[in-house]
Amino acid sequence: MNISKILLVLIGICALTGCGEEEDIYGYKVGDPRSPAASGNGGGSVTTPSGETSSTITLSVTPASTQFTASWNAVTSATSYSLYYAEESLSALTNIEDYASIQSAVLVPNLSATTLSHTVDSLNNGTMYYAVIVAMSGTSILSQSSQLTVTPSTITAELTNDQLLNDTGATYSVTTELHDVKCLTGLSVAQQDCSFGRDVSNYDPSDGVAGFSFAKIDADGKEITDSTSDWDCVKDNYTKLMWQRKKGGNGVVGDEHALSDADDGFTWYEPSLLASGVTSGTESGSTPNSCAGYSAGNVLCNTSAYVARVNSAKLCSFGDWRMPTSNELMGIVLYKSITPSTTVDGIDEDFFPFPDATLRGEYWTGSPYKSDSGSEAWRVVLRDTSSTTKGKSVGIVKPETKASTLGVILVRDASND
Ligand SMILES: [Ca+2]
Ligand SMILES: [Ca+2]
Ligand SMILES: [Ca+2]
Repeated sequence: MNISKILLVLIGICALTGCGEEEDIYGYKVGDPRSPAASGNGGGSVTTPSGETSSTITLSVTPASTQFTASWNAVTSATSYSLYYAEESLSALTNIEDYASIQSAVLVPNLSATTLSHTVDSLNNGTMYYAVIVAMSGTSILSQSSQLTVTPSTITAELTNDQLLNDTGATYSVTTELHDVKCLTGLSVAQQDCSFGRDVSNYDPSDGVAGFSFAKIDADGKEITDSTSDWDCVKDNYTKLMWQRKKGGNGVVGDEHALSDADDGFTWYEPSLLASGVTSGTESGSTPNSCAGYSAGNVLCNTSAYVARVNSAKLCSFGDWRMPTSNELMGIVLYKSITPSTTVDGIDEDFFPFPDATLRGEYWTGSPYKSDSGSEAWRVVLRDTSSTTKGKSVGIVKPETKASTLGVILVRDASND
């Protein structure tokens, strides 16, 4: 999944909710297996496995600048497909073939029986279009989809980036009343996060939740089976990034698993920034004894010193560990459902276990925040223990003063291993 698609996900959610608050991302319930093929019944997504046909047709629409792309599943015995779209709703028509009674309506007839997608262009950005796809056998209608809406936008076209990013893990849709329905109902469900992305196209709960695909790595850098109870690193099979696994987590800093104690915290510090005139951060915070190896007078518990120490120790046999970018760290966030409990973890705990006692829920990225003073960097919330927010902060990225003591999960590029 690239950044453009991530933005499409967010745009789809924004269309439904107004996108005004962080708690508008909902989704998946861990342990609730869901077949992607089950999500197409509500007039929403295309989920029919490749090569199979169905007696009913479902439409999916994806916006871009001045255009949208419609795609649909193959229908048994269909000889062609007809796409109808208009600036007004087509739902009042008793017979879709009477589309001409609606002034703005357009018919795109005789679409290939095998291509199963079509891009409509020369549209107006910011205008909402209504679309229906119909499967034909000769001149007879075999199946007609539910109507979807789509709004072309310049935002979707301006984004280009080849960096691979994971899907969100959100496999549930939202309605105006509910936020955990099984990707079947809800306003414009085909435009919701649950209807597309790796969580649909590469759904496999055996190697990480939904579309996530992880592998455990031992101290020697070797891949080990998922059933192994002890591991030191995690490889993301899709993004080809390798992540440090934080271990232990008993609420006491520096007493478990050497440099991987989940309780350890660090201030944000990068001395190389001095050369560019940006504040390098805080070498030693107000609680400098927040990590393994601390003794009075040393300055070990900052991000720069930590990266150097982990590389010197050759974690998982590698010496090229670094701080993650904000996009990379957000890429392993699991945007699952929000519950009324006071502790919500936003990460796949089969690979990144989060013990209840750990002191850390917020993690630094290596990305400085461009503020006037340069005194902040980006951080991501992977655990929300607040009884006030009840999990709604999970997955958000916000600037934080570099003097704060937060957790760190290091990363490295494993694409050439
Ligand atoms: Ca998705
Ligand atoms: Ca998976
Ligand atoms: Ca500890």
